Amino acid sequence: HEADAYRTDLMTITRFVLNEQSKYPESRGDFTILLSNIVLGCKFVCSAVNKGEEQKKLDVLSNDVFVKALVSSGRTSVLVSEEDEEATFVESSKRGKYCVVFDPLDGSSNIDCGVSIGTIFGIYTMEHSDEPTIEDVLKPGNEMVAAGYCMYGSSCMLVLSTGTGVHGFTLDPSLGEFILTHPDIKIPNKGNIYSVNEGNAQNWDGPTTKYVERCKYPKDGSPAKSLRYVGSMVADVHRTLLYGGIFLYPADKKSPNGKLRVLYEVFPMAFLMEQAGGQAFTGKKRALDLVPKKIHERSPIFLGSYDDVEEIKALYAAEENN
Ligand code: P6P
Repeated sequence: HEADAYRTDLMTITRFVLNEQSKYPESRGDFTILLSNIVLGCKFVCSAVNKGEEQKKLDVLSNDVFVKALVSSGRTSVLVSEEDEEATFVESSKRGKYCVVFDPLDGSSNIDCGVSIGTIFGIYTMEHSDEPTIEDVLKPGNEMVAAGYCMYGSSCMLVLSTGTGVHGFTLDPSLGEFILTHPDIKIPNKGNIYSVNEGNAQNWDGPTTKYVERCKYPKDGSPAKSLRYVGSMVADVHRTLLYGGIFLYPADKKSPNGKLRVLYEVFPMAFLMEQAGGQAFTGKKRALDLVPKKIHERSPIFLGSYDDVEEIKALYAAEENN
């Protein structure tokens, strides 16, 4: 009966989060309602991607679904989407205590060739009950209360942290439920994979160039690292989280702040990496300590296994000192 018991103990994402939230006696279920609307958006995008919708339509569709689901949840006040130039301020009758920053379909240029893509999101709480302003989302990542991504690949997997570790849920299409399949994910302390777009190598700065050189031609006799680069952040970060190693999108001469967006790419992935025992660095500081000035601001990012990121931090520190 053990196997049967396992199969009938359906730990859905909603049930899991309710358990987590029950640790906070004052919680009134708002976060659970917010999350269930994010989950609804992910289920919609998963089915649309699997229907083979073409990229342009999918980009707009997925953004619409997430904005509508979040506004109608009645638990949000400010939304920032990669797809919208300006932030969305929820009308007063529908306002709630959370602010959500998200990329509804990250890596969407990969859709038409069937490469995995994803939704990335981060959640802040509003600390006041006045009119919401843009300041409510221009906060450091260290003030995020939750973050996650949903990867639309061979299976649909939602990876989430509410500040007590990282947990992976796989969509069971027959139930339409995300079921806990990867409890308490921890990233290996060190990995043998590096993940970067080598096509930008001629524009990299010294420390990045030195680090990648070491990955390819190790001085200490250790084996060279493998290069794995999908070009879809959710896929590259998910592999890094599960297998270990380092993902980097460095600054380069053409783009001194790199390419990835602080609020809805760098912060959520940095949050997850730290919760899984890894770390995330910008080349100058801990990624979660960045304070964004603009909602679509970019930052260089080095994230993954703790020891691997330590190496790149040492190279940047050495450059600072000389
Ligand atoms: P590049 C996809 O367009 C994206 O925003 C991320 O998902 C991905 O990590 C990065 O850009 C890839 O950028 O310059 O290597 O094609």
